[in-house]
Amino acid sequence: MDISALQRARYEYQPKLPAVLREPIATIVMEKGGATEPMTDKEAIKALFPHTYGLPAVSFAKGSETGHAKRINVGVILSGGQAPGGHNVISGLFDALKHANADSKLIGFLGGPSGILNDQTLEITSEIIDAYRNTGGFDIIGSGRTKLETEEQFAVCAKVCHSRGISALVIIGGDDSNTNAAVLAEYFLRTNAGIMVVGCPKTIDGDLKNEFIEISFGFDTATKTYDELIGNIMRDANSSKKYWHFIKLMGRSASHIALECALRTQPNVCLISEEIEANATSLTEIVESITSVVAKRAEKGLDYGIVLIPEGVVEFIPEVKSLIAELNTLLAREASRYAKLAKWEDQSSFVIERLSSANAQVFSSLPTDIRKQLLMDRDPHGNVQVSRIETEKMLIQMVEARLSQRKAEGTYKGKFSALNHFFGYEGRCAFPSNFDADYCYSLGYNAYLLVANGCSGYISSVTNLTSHATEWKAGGIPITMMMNMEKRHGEMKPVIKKALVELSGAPFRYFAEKRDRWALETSFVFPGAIQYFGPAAVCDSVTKTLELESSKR
Ligand code: FBP
Repeated sequence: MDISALQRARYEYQPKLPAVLREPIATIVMEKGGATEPMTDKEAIKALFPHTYGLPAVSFAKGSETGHAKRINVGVILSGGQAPGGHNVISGLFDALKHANADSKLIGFLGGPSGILNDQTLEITSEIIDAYRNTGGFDIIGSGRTKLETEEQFAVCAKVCHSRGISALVIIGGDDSNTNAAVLAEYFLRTNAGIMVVGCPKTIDGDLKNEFIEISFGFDTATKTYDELIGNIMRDANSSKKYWHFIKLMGRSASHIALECALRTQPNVCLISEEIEANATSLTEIVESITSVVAKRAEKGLDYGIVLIPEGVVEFIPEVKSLIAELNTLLAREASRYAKLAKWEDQSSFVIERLSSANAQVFSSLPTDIRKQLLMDRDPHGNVQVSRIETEKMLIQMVEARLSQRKAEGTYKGKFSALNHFFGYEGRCAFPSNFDADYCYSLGYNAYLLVANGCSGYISSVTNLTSHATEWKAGGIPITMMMNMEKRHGEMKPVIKKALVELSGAPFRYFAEKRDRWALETSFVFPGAIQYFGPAAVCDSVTKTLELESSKR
């Protein structure tokens, strides 16, 4: 197979491990902390997780020789959207497993969680793993969005694991997948299945974090990839001085990606969904605020600029959120009748006739393309697929319309020529940055130690991440302590709380302090491409979000 020079060079990269994980594996011992509990809904969660509730947080330390590890088979699953570093989680897990006992086996389930239900596997050998070390993507075994959540599915998982002699599963996923990992761990304990489950925190969205999970893997590389692209566009805008660029950035709900990119590149405008929701800012107000920045820059002769838009913003704008909620119910309820309508005009009037008058009015006020996108197929949970809604185009059209009005009123004399971009998939499979390569390898290595120490229902936790990797701390926390009860499909369910951007948090406050200056002046910063080889200050830096968050720890 032909490979790039960078891929070949990355094979040679030795990920940095926390000092404790560099010790001979048989000398690493587990230390238990105090009992844990979730912040809220303690009784409800305790009742649902009698075997995994209240377990202690654990950490690893150097001890004395613990003896030869027994031979085991571990299964691994990649779940959900791709995030740079997944291959390194598997490499770290593989290396630890083999260091402990060369006869142990790592079995990958193919295509995500459906791989275990369909019993599709690949035994990961050193030849296979060596071809994926320090590379992006999830293609070593593939990923998928099937959810493991019913007792019938759990029974199939147990059967497949038993038939393959698998006594532990490592599930690499986001908040939903780790929630399901905890439910599966509890099921295996309740049914004496003899199979452990350990989770690993993944998602470029950065919304799986708390005191013990400082960052989900992939966020670092994905944002640095977008930073490079935004910086390049900024320099282009600065050179030709003739375009406004409206750039939508991935992030299903939370605006962490947009905020991080804003902190790094200093655009003229960056919308933050959480702030829009907190202030109940309407679509008209959002358009007005962007229009006013465009007009003020035009007064200074600056007919160009950069606007960053988080992917999920439409679901945080009060009137659009209400419209989407009613559309979700309506399209689910009227699915068969709606499916018979082939023409857009018929689909549009079908929906308008059935919506409440307020929502029908909002729907009709939106550009046609956006109305069509709002009616597109739902995801498996019945939700709008926000990555397919072209909010960036919608905002351009609406700002353009508002600027024409202003022109007629004589309050705007500039030229507005806008281009739209969407950066999402571009960043999910990039070669992991040194940070993600090191972090992911450590998470995987650490996951094996959790397995070896019988920590079922735990998530791999590597912390102190703004220090040099050798000073990182390795351990695990019970997933139940990260849970709360939320309504899902009309029922109260235990779920890991999604971490949205905190408006009182250091990253947002830093942004809020600077944004007025960035709006009118041209303060662009050009971060350039991720560097893999060179001085640590260039190659091993962490995200601005992590840096600001950790300064208050
Ligand atoms: P995960 O939460 O599974 O990591 O995925 C996040 C994400 O990358 C979002 O940013 C985006 O909205 C979504 O996946 C896109 O999903 P898909 O890959 O199914 O198009």
